[in-house]
Amino acid sequence: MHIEERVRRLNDIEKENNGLVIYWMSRDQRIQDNWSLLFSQRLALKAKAPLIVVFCLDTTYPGATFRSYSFMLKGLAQVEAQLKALNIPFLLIQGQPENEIPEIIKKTEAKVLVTDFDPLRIKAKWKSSIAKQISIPFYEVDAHNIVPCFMASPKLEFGAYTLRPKINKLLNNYLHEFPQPEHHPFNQHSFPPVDWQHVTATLSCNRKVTEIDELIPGEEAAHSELSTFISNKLDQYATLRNDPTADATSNLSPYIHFGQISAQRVALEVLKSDSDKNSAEAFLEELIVRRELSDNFCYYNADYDNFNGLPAWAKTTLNEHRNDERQWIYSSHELESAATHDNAWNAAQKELMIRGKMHGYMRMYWAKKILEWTASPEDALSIAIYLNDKYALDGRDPNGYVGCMWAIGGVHDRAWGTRSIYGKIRYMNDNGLKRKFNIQKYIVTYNTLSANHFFNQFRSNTIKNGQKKAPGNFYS
Ligand code: FAD
Ligand code: FO1
Repeated sequence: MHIEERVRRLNDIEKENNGLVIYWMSRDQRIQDNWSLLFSQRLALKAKAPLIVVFCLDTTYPGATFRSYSFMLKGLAQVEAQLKALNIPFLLIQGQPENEIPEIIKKTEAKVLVTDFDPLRIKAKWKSSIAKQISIPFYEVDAHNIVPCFMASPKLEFGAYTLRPKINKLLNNYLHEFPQPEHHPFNQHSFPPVDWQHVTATLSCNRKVTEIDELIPGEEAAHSELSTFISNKLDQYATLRNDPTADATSNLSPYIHFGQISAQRVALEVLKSDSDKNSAEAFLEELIVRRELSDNFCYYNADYDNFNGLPAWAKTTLNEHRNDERQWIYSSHELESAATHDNAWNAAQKELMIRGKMHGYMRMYWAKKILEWTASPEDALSIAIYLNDKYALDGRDPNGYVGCMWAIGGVHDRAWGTRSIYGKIRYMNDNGLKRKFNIQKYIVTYNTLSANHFFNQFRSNTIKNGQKKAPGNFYS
């Protein structure tokens, strides 16, 4: 397989490259195992030209809070340091990419622009606006998927069962080792190092959703999390992955979301290990087929995060049941405050807020109950996505939109037996949780963690600089 098979042109400008290449990094924020960086460097080396990596920081990115910006910026600081060692300058610019990227091309007289593939609509909007403004070749590289999204399938897939054979047919062409990026021999630019402290301190985002101390950001930590997973947990994955009290999954989703580790690297290391075969298979199904299915859905369905994007059968059944009587209706604020009658659900919401993640099994239950306890499927989808994007480190991701659309709206699923409110959407109840694992242990864990968390927050808010302050509202 040639690297070109991961690349597409975003305009039809065919100029010979004889100068500076800009890699506008966005979804794939890493140095190792990054096809976009490798392709950019190849173009620059061929033209005996310099290469610059640019990241455009949009402080109004939808759904993003201090928690996610801080995780991302700490990872990007490591990117800057690693690029320096490769003699490749890094530039952090702030603003809207539509304005900033054409501007930096003009200033530096760049001759080629390369960026990461991404199926989300904000990225399509940025890219199409930039493509209209520039007169140099513009490429996108799918550095996130193993089989590039646009090669895996030319259309919206019905489910894992239709995408799986397509991926499997192509996997051997794409699932191979990466070359290393080289020390770059051409460099005419010298930018001042980024003042990361200043950038972080002046971010104008929601700062009430605070950092997660237990998860170390960046490429190095991502690789260490992967090693821990393969050595200590992978063998049990097939049997324990649906037990939220077992810590049996990889915890890699925040790293994969921010591109701090490549899914292809994860797959290669899992295949190299001598782990239990069933477990490795089950894990690769999630990492490859399910994850790439999410990209397929968002790329080929403009309504990937709302009611209009649901399959016809699901819209029909949800419409037939939209006026069914609800025993409980909670506001977005009540749900956010984990103030429902259901202790298991409240514990899941606390896990999300305090740990910046929720176990995958609880995510299904959590989203389905939002359908049951809100006035309409539209409300359910928008509240679930709002909470997931606001608090989850791995939120704002195709997997998150598809996870909510699957649980609430039957995407990639089939019709089940009819019941009130859900219609034919697959149902879950707390007896199912009790059968699968020790739900009481889960509830106690997050009640305790939540009590400690709020105590610590209260303490740090009330005794700041020796003065008493009113405690802040975590949820606003
Ligand atoms: P592991 O079990 O170790 O899996 C490894 C990797 O495979 C994950 O990191 C992820 O990239 C991928 N993966 C695992 N499960 C799925 C799945 N069901 N669909 C697609 N890819 C998967 N995932 C996110 O990455 N971001 C989200 O915002 C998100 N929101 C979700 C919301 C709901 C309502 C639901 C039902 C699921 C959501 N998921 C989301 C999918 C899944 O729950 C998480 O990917 C998983 O829990 C992450 O934990 P892990 O890395 O330990 O997973
Ligand atoms: N991408 C950018 O190019 N610039 C940003 O400022 C930016 C902020 C951001 C904040 C939170 C978050 O979860 C993602 C963010 N992203 C940003 C996008 C990210 O790179 C991912 O590509 C997509 O969210 C997933 O496809």
